[in-house]
Parts: sequence; structure tokens; C-alpha cells
Amino acid sequence: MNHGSGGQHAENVPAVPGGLQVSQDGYTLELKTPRITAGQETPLRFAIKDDSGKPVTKYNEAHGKDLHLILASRDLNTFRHLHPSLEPDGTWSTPVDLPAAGDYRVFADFTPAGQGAHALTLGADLAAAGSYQPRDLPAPKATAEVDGYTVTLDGELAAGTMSKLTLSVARNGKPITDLEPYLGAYGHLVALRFGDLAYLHVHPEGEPGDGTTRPGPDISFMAAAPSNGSYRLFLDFKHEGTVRTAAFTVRTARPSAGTGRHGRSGTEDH
Ligand SMILES: [Cu+2]
Repeated sequence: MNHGSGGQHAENVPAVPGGLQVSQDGYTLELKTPRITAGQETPLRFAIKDDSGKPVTKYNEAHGKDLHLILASRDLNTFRHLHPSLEPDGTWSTPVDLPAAGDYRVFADFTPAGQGAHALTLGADLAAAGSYQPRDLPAPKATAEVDGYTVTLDGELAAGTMSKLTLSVARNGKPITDLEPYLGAYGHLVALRFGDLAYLHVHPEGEPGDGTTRPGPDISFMAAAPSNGSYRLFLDFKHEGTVRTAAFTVRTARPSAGTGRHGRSGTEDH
């Protein structure tokens, strides 16, 4: 349950964050469709290959799926969380519909089956041809609106240290207390670092049915940033049968010697 809250140095902050490499620990993400067309539904196809070049067909499930596919535009304004299907020959495929031309990053988050297997996130570039205007990273803000829901973020992401982030879901000013489980949790959070799209694993605190975790309005996570900087957080939550994504820009709380690091106003200066 306890992932080291209370400001302990996080033992599970990897030296190199996930998602930056197309190949790691003998596994390679091979994107079979590195260029797609924006503005229409297009199949995206890829394979995970092992060090002998064979496509991996056996995986260990995480959050109810063998593989989670995250797609984000380089400017972090577009985000997709998809669950492709695996063909018998080891090819994964899913339809994607991207709103605009631009540079995108594809992240495959999976655990190959087998002894000593561990979770990997491999990343590859995806281009949607056409002219485009990159947009600025939205300004940091503690609330996000999606389809009439307001999601409020409490807590601060810190570099190298696990901290608790709590997201609270409301609609028309009323807290939502009947969130539905989605992939075994009341919420899924993905964090991407601005500048290189390093991918952070974020662990939910508690799960549906454990006797203590309530179906909203609060959803809590433990997260540690690999460095100071700006991040875009994407929360997926399910209510009334629909999964929605709320997105936030955050800057890490910069630890400063002797003064404590929880000043809410002290994080806007870089
Ligand atoms: Cu997923």
C-alpha cells in the first residue's frame, strides 16, 4: 500500500525514465506505420520484437491488459490511451484518429512474459503528414474541464521524491461519488515530461474492492518526477459508462535547502 510517502527518496525512480528509447533490455518497438494521415481513422500497426528479432506474443497482464498504448503529440496537446489487439503473428493493431498533422510519440507499456521479466515502456516517433502549427504547452493550472466535469489537482509533483497527487472529480459543483472502475482502478494517470516526453509510471493508491478505496470524488496517486521541469498529466476516469481524460500542466516543486518545498506559490519561477 505504502509507496514511500512522507518524502523518502523513492527507490523505484529509475535512473533513465521510460519511453525515451525505441529499444531497451533486448526488446524493440517496431512501428510498421511510422507515418499516418491526420483527420481520419487510420490503422496503427506495430510489433514488440525480442533480441532474436522475433515478435513477442506472450505478455504478463497489467491493469487488465497485455499492452497499453499511449499516443501523444510532441507539443503535449493531444493524448490517446488505446488498447490494441494482438494478431497471432505478433502484430499489434488499433485504429487511431489524430486531429491534426504533426509529430507524435507512441509509447508501448508492457511486460513480456517469462522469467525475470519486468515492465518496459518503449517509445517511437510517429508522423502525421501535413503542415501544422505547434501549440504552446498549456499554462499550469490546478483545475481541468472535460465534458462538463471539473477535475481539481491537489499535491505537488517533486523531482526524485515520491509525492501524493490527489485528483478530485466534480460536475456542476457536485463531487462525483460513483466513479466506475476502469482497468482495475478508479483512475489512470500518465505523466509526460515537456521537452522530451519522458514517460512516468504513476501508481494508484488503492483499488476498487479493497475495502478502503472510495469511488470518488478523490483519486490518489504516488508519483516521482525524474527531474525538475514541466510535465503534462493525463487522468483517465470512467463515469456513467464513458472514459474521459482530464489534462493538467504542472511544474515540479523545486526543493530548496532549509525552506521546505511545499510552498504553493514558489513553483512558477523557472
Ligand atoms: Cu491502458
